[in-house]
Amino acid sequence: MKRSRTTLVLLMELAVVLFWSSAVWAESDYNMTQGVTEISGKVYDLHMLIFYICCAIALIVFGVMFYSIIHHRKSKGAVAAHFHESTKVEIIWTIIPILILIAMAIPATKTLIAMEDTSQSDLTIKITGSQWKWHYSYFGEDVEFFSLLATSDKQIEGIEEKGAHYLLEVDKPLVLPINRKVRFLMTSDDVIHSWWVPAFAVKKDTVPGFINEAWTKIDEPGVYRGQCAELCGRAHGFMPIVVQAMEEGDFDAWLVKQKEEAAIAKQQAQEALGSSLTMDELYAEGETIYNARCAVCHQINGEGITGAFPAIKGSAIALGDLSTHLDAIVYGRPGTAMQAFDAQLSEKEIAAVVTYQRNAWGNDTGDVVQASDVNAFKAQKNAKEEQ
Ligand code: HEC
Ligand SMILES: [Cu+2]
Repeated sequence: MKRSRTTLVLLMELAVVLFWSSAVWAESDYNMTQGVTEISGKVYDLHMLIFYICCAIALIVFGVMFYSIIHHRKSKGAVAAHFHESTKVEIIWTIIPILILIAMAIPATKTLIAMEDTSQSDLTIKITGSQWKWHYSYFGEDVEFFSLLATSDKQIEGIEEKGAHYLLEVDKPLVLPINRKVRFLMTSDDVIHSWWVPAFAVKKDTVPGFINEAWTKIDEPGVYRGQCAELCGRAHGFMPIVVQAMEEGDFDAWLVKQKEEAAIAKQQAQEALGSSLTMDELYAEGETIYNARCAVCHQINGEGITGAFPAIKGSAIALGDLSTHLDAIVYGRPGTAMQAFDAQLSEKEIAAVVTYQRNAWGNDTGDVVQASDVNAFKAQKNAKEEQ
C-alpha cells in the first residue's frame, strides 16, 4: 500500500516537472511557435497559460480520482458512503469553474482585441487568394504580383528528391519591412482560402466578396513560411506563402526596384507586340507557363480531370477556332474555376501558352500564335463590346 502511494506521488511530480519547464516547450517541435511579432508572443503566452491551467485541473481531478480508487478499494474493506444532494458542493463546483473561465477570458479577450486593431498602419497590402496562388498588391505603391508554388512537379511526383522547403517555396515571396505596422486586406477571387503564417500568428480566411483585415509588425528580418490553411479543395496545399522580412531601408530600396522592373516589363511587353517568335521559342515558353499555371487543373499530360477540368488534349477548343480558344484564356469562364488570365499573363505569355496547347500532346494544328495576334483579338473584342 505504502509503495503504490509513493509511486503515485513520484508520477505526479514527474508530470509537474515536465509540464512546468517551459524551456522544454519553447524548444520543442511539438509546441506552437513563439513567432517573431509581439502578437505571436502574446498568443504563445496565452496558449501556455491555458495549457498550464488545463494541466493543473487534470492533475487535481485525476489525482483525487486515482487516489480514491486506490485508497478506497473494496479489497481494503472500504464501504461506500450513501448521500444525496449537497447544496454546498454544487455551489463550489459551479463557482470554481466560473472563476477559472474568467481568469482565462480576460487575457484572451485582451489579445484578441489587440489582434483586431488594424489602426495606424504604415503600409497596407491587399492579399487575394485565387486558385491556386496568392496575389499581393501594395496599396498606393503601384506594386503588385502573383506568388506561385515553386516546387517542381518532379519532386511532387517523387521522381526527384524533395527539397528542404518542399511545398513551402514560391517563385516570388511577399516582401515586408520589419518594425512597421503592416495592415492586410484579404479577399478572394474564387473560393474561400486562408492566409496563414504561424510566425506572425496571422491566420485569416479570404472570402470572395468580403474583405477581412489583419495586421503584423515583424521584429526580426528573415524568411517566414506559411500556407493556405483551407481544407476543402484539392490544391490549397499547393499555394504556400513565403514572406521575406527586410530591414526598413532595404525594403524601401526593394520597392523602388520593383517599380523600375514593372516599367521595364511593360516596355518589353510593348516591344513583344512588334516581334515574332518561332514555333520552338513559343512552344518552350508555353510549356513552362502551362506546367506552372495551368497543369494543376488541366494536368501535365493535358488530359484534365474528368468531371472537373476539361482535357486540352484533343479538345474541340484547342483544335478549333483560335478566337474561342483565346477567349477562354484571356477572359476566363465566369462562374467556373477557369479564371481570366488577362491580368496575370502578358500578351506574349498568352501567345506562348496558346501555341503550346495547340501543338502539344498530339494537338498538331501547326498554329503559331504571336503576341500581336493576342493583342488584335483583345482589340476586336473591345470594339465589339463598345458597339
Ligand atoms: C483552377 C483551375 C484551372 C486553371 C489553373 C486553369 N484552368 Fe482552364 N479551365 C478550367 C475549367 C474548370 C474549365 C472549364 C470551364 C467551363 O466550364 O467552361 C477550363 C477551360 C479551359 C479552356 C477551354 C477548354 C474547353 O474545352 O472548354 C481552355 C482553353 C483553358 N481552360 C486553358 C487554360 C490555360 C491556358 C490555363 C493556364 C494559363 C488554364 N486553363 C488554367 C480550370 C482551370
Ligand atoms: Cu487556398
